Amino acid sequence: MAILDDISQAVQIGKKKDVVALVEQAVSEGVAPDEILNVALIPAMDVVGDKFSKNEIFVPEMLVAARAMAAGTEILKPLLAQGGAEPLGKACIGTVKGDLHDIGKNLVRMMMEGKGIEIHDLGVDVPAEAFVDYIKEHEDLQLVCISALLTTTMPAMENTIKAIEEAGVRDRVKIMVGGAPITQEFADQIGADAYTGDAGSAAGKAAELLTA
Ligand code: B1M
Repeated sequence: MAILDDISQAVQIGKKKDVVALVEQAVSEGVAPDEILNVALIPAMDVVGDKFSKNEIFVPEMLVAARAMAAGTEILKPLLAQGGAEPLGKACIGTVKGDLHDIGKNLVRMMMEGKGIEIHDLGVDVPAEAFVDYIKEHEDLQLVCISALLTTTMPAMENTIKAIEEAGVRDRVKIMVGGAPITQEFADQIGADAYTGDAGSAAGKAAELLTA
């Protein structure tokens, strides 16, 4: 679909205003929000990542693309998160210490909100202690979601789970992990309860864990 290609191109070159206008146009033309997300916005970031790997673009270009992507996602947010369901449970989410990537985390949060999960966002670069403190301060918290996008921050994910164990609160919560470099094998190795590869299935898995 031409408009999806246009959105993808606009994200890739970081044209935030164009992305906003094009996403609004696509929505008004009846293109499904998840199609805009999964066919245009997310794949555009993969193209950006590939170009970065090949030294064809650098951090500033990656950053403007990310901002354009975020602006497009913001328009879709009310459409993707219109669950209106009864609260299913309480969760928190954060990107691990040392890691500033938040687009995937924000999508996971949005999809979980759509499933009726009350989810508190701890942000990016979240130290293990902040996860621990949040669990301690919220006795009704049931689910902790941890995201990591860099191979260099994967150990911080493991350290976060260790810190939760050492604080004696591990049995109070389920832990879900995800992010581009994370695998089921890694999730098993660090003692997470669940891993999923994308935001939609993360929300489905979370709902499953909260209702089990
Ligand atoms: Co960064 N970056 N980046 N970056 N960046 C990657 C991740 C990289 C793969 C690019 C590349 O080299 N091809 C590479 C990592 C390589 C590696 O670790 N092996 C990389 C690098 C190297 C870096 C820097 C080190 C670059 C530098 O400074 N030299 C630096 C690190 C900064 C830091 O974090 N300390 C850096 C910085 C940045 C920006 C700040 C410029 C920007 C982020 C802006 C932001 O997030 N606000 C940025 C971007 C945009 C990217 C790419 C291009 C796109 C990431 C993204 O948003 N993807 C990325 C390349 C790529 O991913 N192809 C790249 C779209 C998003 C929807 O996908 O986050 O994977 P993702 O989320 C997915 C799933 O993973 C899953 O659901 C989402 C989709 O449905 N998911 C979960 C995510 N969390 C989940 C949690 C779950 C379940 C599923 O359960 C809890």
